[in-house]
Amino acid sequence: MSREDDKARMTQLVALLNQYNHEYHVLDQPTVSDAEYDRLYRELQRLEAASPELRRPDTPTLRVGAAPLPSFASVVHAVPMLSLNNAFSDMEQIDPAQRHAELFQFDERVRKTLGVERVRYAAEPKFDGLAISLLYRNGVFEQAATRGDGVSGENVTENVRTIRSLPLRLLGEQVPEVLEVRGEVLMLRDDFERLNQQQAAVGDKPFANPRNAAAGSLRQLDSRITASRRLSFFAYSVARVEGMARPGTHSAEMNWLASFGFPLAPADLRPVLEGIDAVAAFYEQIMERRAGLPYDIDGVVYKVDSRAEQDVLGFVSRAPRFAIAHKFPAEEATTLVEAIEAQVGRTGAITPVARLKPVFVGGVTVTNATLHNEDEVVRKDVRVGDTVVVRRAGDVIPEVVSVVLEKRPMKEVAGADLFSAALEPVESPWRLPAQCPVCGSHVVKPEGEAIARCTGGLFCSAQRKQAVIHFASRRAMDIEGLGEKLVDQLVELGWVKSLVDLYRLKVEDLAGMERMGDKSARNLVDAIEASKNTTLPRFLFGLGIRNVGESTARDLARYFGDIRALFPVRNDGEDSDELALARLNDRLLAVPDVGPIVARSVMDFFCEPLNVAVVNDLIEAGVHWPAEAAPVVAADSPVAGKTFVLTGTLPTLGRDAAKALIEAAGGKVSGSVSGKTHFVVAGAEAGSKLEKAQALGVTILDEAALLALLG
Ligand code: JCF
Repeated sequence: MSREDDKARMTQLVALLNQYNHEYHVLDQPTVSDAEYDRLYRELQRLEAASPELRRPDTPTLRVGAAPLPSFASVVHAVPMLSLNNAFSDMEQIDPAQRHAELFQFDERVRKTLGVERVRYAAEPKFDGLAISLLYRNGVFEQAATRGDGVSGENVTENVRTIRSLPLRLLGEQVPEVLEVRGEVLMLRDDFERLNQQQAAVGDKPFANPRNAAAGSLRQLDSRITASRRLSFFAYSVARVEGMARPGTHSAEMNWLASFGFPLAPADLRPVLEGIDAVAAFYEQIMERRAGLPYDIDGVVYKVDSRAEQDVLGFVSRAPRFAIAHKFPAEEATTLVEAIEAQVGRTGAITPVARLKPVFVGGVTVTNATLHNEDEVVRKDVRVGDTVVVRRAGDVIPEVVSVVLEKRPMKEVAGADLFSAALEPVESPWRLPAQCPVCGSHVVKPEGEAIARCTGGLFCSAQRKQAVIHFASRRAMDIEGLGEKLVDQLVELGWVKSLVDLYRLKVEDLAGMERMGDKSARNLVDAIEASKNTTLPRFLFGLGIRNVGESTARDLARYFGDIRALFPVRNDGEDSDELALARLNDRLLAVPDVGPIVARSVMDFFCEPLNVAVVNDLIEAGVHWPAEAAPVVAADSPVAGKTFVLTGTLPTLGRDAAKALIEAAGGKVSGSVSGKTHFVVAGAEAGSKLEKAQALGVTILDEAALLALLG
């Protein structure tokens, strides 16, 4: 190929790749596969390597970054980069005109100057990133500069070139000779999370928020680092146009920028609104949507849409009179950790909570913030006395984001001399308590799980209300008239500390409670008394053991027959606790649909002596049930714990009957054949399950063989 051919091909490849890049990163609508993109990209790389002098300035191969700079050069802005005046809202006010008083004042000034009744405003999100000015000459990206002091900023061209959604050449046939576009560089929340995970993986300090991450990435002298950081850009204004007519409104100008390939906020986030009431309503709508957006925003910007009207309004000192930034309450603030406590939730989940010096954040005063779980506390290394960044986004529970390590209280290491004086933190790292802070029961944290739990169950007052409500519910002990409100009162009065206290309530006591007459008190006591006559499945379900629903409770009752068989006890004091537990575990796993997780939950519950005591107290108080029909002694059966799969039609046994027989003998029936299947019972017209069983070498039984096996 000739040099001319190469040059033409390079031009073509650059145009194609830039178009595909725009489709992928801006429109989110790729038209070619990644493989096709890569193939063209490599072809371009080869041609450029062979003829570096033909390399085009808008080539996408420059997006990977360039050699490090000694420092950033300074750039004087042809049009100064101004700031916006702010309007704040007082969300405690109900009346919108009062709530958004500063916004209404802005509108009033605008209307007065223009001499109009109502103004058209273009609204848009106020991105929480870094302002940047981009210069395009004859359609080619030439320079990017930070805002700096507004008059001059830093030349960050090579860093900004790495931003994938940025056009390196303007799309379309007709482009201005000079175009200066302003917008915001930011990092999407997902990209921020990923970056922080990477930072953690290599032992680097995480960034506090996406804005800091974007700033840190943009200010790299080595643009190859910036290229690895996934920044985004959104355009929000036009600063300068030469050699082409400009649209007459801000909104049209934004669409004009989109046609050149610039990424903008989605259209529904930048409507044109008629009058200030519509603007105020939009603000509240965006505030609701804020937490769900892919990037952080710190408010909404409104601009008078007409450029002619903008010119009439002009500027005051360093801000336009035709635009205003309507700020959201800040989502982050710093404050002091006064204590770290383990809070016990209604399900026993233990959550570390930071008690804070009160701080105003996200529009309210916050005194507590969640630390989620033990791993999070360890990862963030939050200690008492630390200064922390607290975040409250939308209606989400406030959380501790990070520690300001520079402000951690330190003391001198004991014994260090004058010359080797070393400092260490005053407080040691936080530890999950081994005992529940509410009831003193053991805290367990299953391997691989993040959430620690109190095993106190019924005994733990944090879990008591929930436990009593569940115990009394229709499908458990079915105590009519014992609803949530009443349980709340009984627990708060201290009358019900344990489930067994229900059976000690007296009519006289109850009759004295709020909204409770003699008659309803008597009815309640009768209902409680009647509940003593129950069934083992209802009772087991009513205990509220984690992961034990109604059907598992039924299976446990049928397989174990006696609730005491679920207590892990040693035989004759000869074997160990471990052996007793292992035996119980085996028997639990023999129950249909009981897997390791349910088995673990059941054992955790009955290993807690306080829970066993509650069960014994209830039986003592008179709770009873009919003996279960012939409990299955699963461990003694030859098919105990074995898994069966039924397929095809058996000569005499129906499907349900066969299943019942197998389960009665301690086997399990599963729907699909796998390496864990012990037997396949095949009847007429058995299909693919039989084939699979043969392929896996699983023992195949007919009806007669099954009956023989079951004895
Ligand atoms: O974040 C924005 N949407 C935004 C910020 C839009 C603007 O027109 C801005 C801005 C910051 C300063 N204009 C100025 C002068």
